[in-house]
Amino acid sequence: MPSARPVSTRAVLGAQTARTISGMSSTTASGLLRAWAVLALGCASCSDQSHASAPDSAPPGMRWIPGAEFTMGSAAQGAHPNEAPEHRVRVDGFWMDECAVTNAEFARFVDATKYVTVAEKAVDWEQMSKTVEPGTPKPPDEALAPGSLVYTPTKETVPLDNLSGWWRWQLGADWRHPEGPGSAIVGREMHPVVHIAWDDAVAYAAWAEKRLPTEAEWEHAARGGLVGKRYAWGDEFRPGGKAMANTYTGTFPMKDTAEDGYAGTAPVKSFPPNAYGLYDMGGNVWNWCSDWFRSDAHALAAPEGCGQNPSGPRESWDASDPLSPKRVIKGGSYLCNPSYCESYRPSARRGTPPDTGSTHVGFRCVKSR
Ligand SMILES: [Ca+2]
Repeated sequence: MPSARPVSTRAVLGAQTARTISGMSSTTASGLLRAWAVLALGCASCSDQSHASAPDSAPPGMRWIPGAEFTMGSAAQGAHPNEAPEHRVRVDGFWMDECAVTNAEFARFVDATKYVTVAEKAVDWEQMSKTVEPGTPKPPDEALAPGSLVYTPTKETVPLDNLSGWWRWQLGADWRHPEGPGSAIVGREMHPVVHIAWDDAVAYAAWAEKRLPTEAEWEHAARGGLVGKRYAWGDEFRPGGKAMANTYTGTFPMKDTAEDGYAGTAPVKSFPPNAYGLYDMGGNVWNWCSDWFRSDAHALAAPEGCGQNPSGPRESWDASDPLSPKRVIKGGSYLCNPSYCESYRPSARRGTPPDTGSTHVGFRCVKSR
């Protein structure tokens, strides 16, 4: 299985303008230099405190996720190295949106606040230039106009180590225009909103008087109380032949056969919920989390003992792209396929630059008791 590389505006812009915005080089030196950035972990061992019961009344569209100690990460066959090692974590109970935030919900937020998303603004090259190789030339101004990353099927099989083969920097693509000018969300009101940058998700959460989940909260919720299972619903990908998540069927990234009913995003609640009543905790769209992403986060966390409500590293570091800080995304998407990444597993994780939205990243919120 090839390494699932981070999708970022800078990487695709660079490739498409034949520039040297690589941002994709690997280095271990940076990791050593930044090793002082230990995780913001709490207690060294989890307590036996009893789990608080669910509050009486649920906020609309939210499910109570009971506090628990669980095993975070995975060393199972097929897991990415950044998911290992497994380690014990405890999180307190919290409310979680049962679905990803939909276009209809995001529209209500924008109507109320006149919020303008990152994709609707020109790329801030002065800011982006700090996260690419020194000396990287500035792309043409026209390429820095408002836009976002749009998945585009290839005409033939392509090497899976170059994501610019199927990601296109599309001017005018934003949450209202998922494929760019001429496209719309009419008829897709109940689909997850996409082209959402991390800052956009945080702004929505604040408006809704909620917050983004930590990675630990998200993974605990996705597991639905199951122990050591590969998927949010068990160990079998298609129990009884039934599709349990919106993933990529066919030959990635050339032809999605929509064997599970959908090529592209699906309306929320199209697939069965997990045991906590949460929908799409694997597949459909990735979900932003509040944590900074480190590819070695689990390796740093494990020796610290059981983490208590861990909120992640104090800063980001990605071995495959060390110059670009990233936030965690979880859950995989409709583009996940065993030939590329099985990221619809609860332990799967990836880092994405906070300024990078795309057609397969959305979010959901949580709320403390
Ligand atoms: Ca699908």
